Order: sequence, then structure tokens, then C-alpha cells
Amino acid sequence: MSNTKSRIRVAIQKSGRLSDKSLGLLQSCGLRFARSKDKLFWYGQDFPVDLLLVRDDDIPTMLLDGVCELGIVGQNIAREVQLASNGGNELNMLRKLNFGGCRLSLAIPEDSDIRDANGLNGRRIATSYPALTRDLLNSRGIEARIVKLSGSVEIAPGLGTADAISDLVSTGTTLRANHLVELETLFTSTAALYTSDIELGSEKRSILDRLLSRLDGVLQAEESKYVMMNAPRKALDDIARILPGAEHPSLMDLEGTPDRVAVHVVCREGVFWEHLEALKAAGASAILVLPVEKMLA
Ligand code: PRT
Ligand code: ZN
Repeated sequence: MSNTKSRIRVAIQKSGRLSDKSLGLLQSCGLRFARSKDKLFWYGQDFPVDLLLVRDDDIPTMLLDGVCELGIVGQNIAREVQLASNGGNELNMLRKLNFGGCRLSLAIPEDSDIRDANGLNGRRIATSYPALTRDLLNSRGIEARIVKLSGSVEIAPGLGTADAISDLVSTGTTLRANHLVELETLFTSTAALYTSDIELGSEKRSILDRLLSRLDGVLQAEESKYVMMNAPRKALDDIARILPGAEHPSLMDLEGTPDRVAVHVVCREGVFWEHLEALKAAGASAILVLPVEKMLA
């Protein structure tokens, strides 16, 4: 088969919390798609990567069945599907992504007699993540009775069908609104890019490698900031200590002030107000922090 015929398919969530960010990330990698009317399959223009828009729960199974080569889905769902599948193919996480963050937490009614996770032995836990919850509890020697629900897990204790829940939490508002308190985090999750261990073949492999190299550039750029300032020459060591992940700064002379230099540096981690205040205290002035759009190592 010729190179032009090999294409890979990426499954992303059609409509939900991960949809916009998943599409935006692929677009940041230079991918453009011809949107089809039925909106389930988008053909990739310029780059041999096509999109499948589906429910997030279907993505891991599509990867395991070889329907698509890549998928962006929450680690919570990938782990649940992997644990629930009986052997066979495996999911591989290729990159963790900077969105879709949440935690799978145990929560109990405000007036519960349960004090900690050990108190859940023999009790009923409602969850949409039965395999993951059971696995995480069992690994700590806790045997609970799992009540599987596909949604509205938070109302189960109030209805008397469970003593506790294991559910996704981000702000905690839903728990509070249902008079539940978080007992413990079982699992933290973000969206991630997955593939399966099905052999890709060299052409698809090389498309994947090119995409991953672009993706790494986008992910690094997202984290990175370009920082410029004027600073005393003697403060350069302090500045290197203050700025997170700073790499070899460029120094430029400043006309008429031999003791001060212009410093330009790429920081690989977040730059916060505290860093700027510390730079100012070290003698820096005219501090500018700029986003980095693209980066190729
Ligand atoms: O239709 P489809 O099946 O594709 O979508 P869905 O409704 O199953 O999923 P969706 O869009 O709600 O979530 C997709 C993914 O986003 C999840 O699998 C997680 O990986 C991630 N994510 C991040 C979350 C949350 N944050 C989150 N807060 N998924 C769900 N929630 C729920 C939470 O359980 C609670 O009920 O949102 C509610 C609000 O949370 P609080 O704590 O802010 O009140
Ligand atoms: Zn879903």
C-alpha cells in the first residue's frame, strides 16, 4: 500500500466536556478536517488523520477492536473499560493531556456512621465505575458491595439504595448539593491520548510518530512561557533559581547601563505572580511574560 493510502483514525468525544479541547488540540497540531453532514466522520485534509466523533464511553472499545488507532478519552473511562475487558488487547496511554481533570472519590452522606474507607467493608457503594472502584478497594483489602448505576449516582444514598458512592468530582458542588461529603480520592484522572497494542504497520506508525512530535511541541508550548526583563548582571544566578524550568537565558547589553542586561528566557513550567514578585525583589524591571505558540525540539 502506498503512503498516501495509509491513514489513521482518532476517536474523540462528540459532545461533552472533552469535545472542544480534544478538537482544539488536534487543530493546534495543524490538522484540518472536512466536516461531514452526519458529523460522525471528519476527513483529515493535508494530513492523513481522520476524526471519529462518538460517545466517550465507546472510545476504549473502539481502540481495542481496532476501529480507530488513536482516541482521546478520560483515564477514568479507559481504566474502567480495560479492567472490565477479559484479557485480549491492551490500551496504551501515549500522552497525558492538560484538560478534563477530575477525581474518582468515595463520598458518604453527611450523617453517615462511616469514618474512613475501611468502614466500607460489606457496605453498598453506588458507582458508574464498578470495575475501577472494586479494583482500587480490593487492592487495599476492602470488600464492598458494588451497585452499578449508569448515572445520577449522587442520589443513591438519599434513595436508600447505597451507603456510599464512588463518583467523579471536580468542584465538589454536586456532592454538597446532595448532602454528601468526600471521604477519600481513589483515582485522579485527566483526558489522555490512547492507542491499543494492535500492530500498526510501518506507514501508520510513521504518521503516528509525526503527529506525536507535533503534539509534544504543542504540549510543551502550552506549559512554556517566554520571559523578558532587564536585570542586574549580578542577579543572574538568583533569576535562574527563581524561574521554574528556565533554560539557558540569552543576555543582551543595555545601552548606557553596563551593570544591567536584557534577559530573554523560555520557562518550561508555569510562571506565576509570585515568580514575578521575586524577580522584582532581585532587581529585575520591565518584566514581560509571553505565551509560546509552537515549539519543536
Ligand atoms: O455523551 P458522552 O457519554 O460522550 O458524555 P458523558 O456525559 O458521559 O461525559 P462528560 O462529557 O460529562 O465527561 C467526559 C469526561 O470528562 C469524564 O469521563 C471525565 O474524564 C471528565 N470530567 C472532568 C468529568 C468531570 N470533570 C465532572 N465533573 N466528568 C464528569 N463530571 C461530573 C461529576 O461526576 C459531577 O456529577 O460533573 C458533575 C459536576 O461535578 P462537580 O464536582 O464540579 O460538581
Ligand atoms: Zn459517557
